[in-house]
Amino acid sequence: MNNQKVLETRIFANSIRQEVFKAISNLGSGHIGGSLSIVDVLAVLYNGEMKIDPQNPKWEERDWLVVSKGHAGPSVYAALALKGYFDKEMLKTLNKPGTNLPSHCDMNKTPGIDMTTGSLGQGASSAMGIALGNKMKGLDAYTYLILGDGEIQEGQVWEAALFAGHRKLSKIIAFVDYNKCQIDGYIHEVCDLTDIGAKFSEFGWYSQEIDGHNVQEISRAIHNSKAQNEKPSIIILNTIKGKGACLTAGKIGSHSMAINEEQLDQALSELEIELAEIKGGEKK
Ligand SMILES: Cc1ncc(C[n+]2csc(CCOP(=O)(O)OP(=O)(O)O)c2C)c(N)n1
Ligand SMILES: [Mg+2]
Repeated sequence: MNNQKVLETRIFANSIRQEVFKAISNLGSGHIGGSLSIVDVLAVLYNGEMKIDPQNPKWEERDWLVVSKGHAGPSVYAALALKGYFDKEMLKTLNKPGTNLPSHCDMNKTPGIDMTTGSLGQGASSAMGIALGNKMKGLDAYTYLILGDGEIQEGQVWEAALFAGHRKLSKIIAFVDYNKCQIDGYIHEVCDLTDIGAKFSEFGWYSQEIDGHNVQEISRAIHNSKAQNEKPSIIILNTIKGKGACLTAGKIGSHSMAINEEQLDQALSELEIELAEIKGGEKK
């Protein structure tokens, strides 16, 4: 990623965060913490890494994205709207009656959503099926998968991982959003994951661990994954739940929370300051 692309992607990530705050505040409350922690990987994927066509969301040769932690829908919707899959105004309908943007991702409602998710663990199996299907069709498409760290406590994830390793599904690039938090508390207190990379490696995966908020590192890791065509890839993203504003950053309570107008204004002004710093080249 050249410097211009890094700048562009970071500005895009900042815009996604602003839209997430606005949409959730407009609704009153929602899953903001886990939405904000995956923004930077979404920014990299939607800003050039994924082979997609917003005008033709079901394009057969596209890359696929399964956001298995389906409660992060708000950040995916913001990325899709900003990329032109649908009108940004639609973000105001988030999780309201009759909306096409439900709180959890639904492929039958939202243009650009490739798989319905929300029941944690299931997206992992879906992604393996998609990757296998595309391979059998001879398509040169990647399947990206975003898993929560709490989510990978689900046994189904490991069944899917074993299968992908066995079938050498090298066009799967999965991410674990390692924000160290789940609903009930910190991961290490609820059910520690110990060495995530070692576990996936043992299941036949190519493993990397990076700073999940550094778009350059994310891009590089994806390229490393693509440079090998032997194994499925797992990229462990060290992230901060609720990243973007003091109200939410690192807070267990940010999993699902109410945001009033005053809190929204404060969060947006913090994001505006970050944006100015990014543009001024001050913040890495
Ligand atoms: C099978 C299943 N069990 C429980 C839930 C309820 N639930 C929704 S989010 C969540 C916490 C998930 O933690 P994590 O994967 O770490 O998400 P993040 O920190 O990224 O928000 C739980 C238990 C669910 N959606 N699906
Ligand atoms: Mg988590």
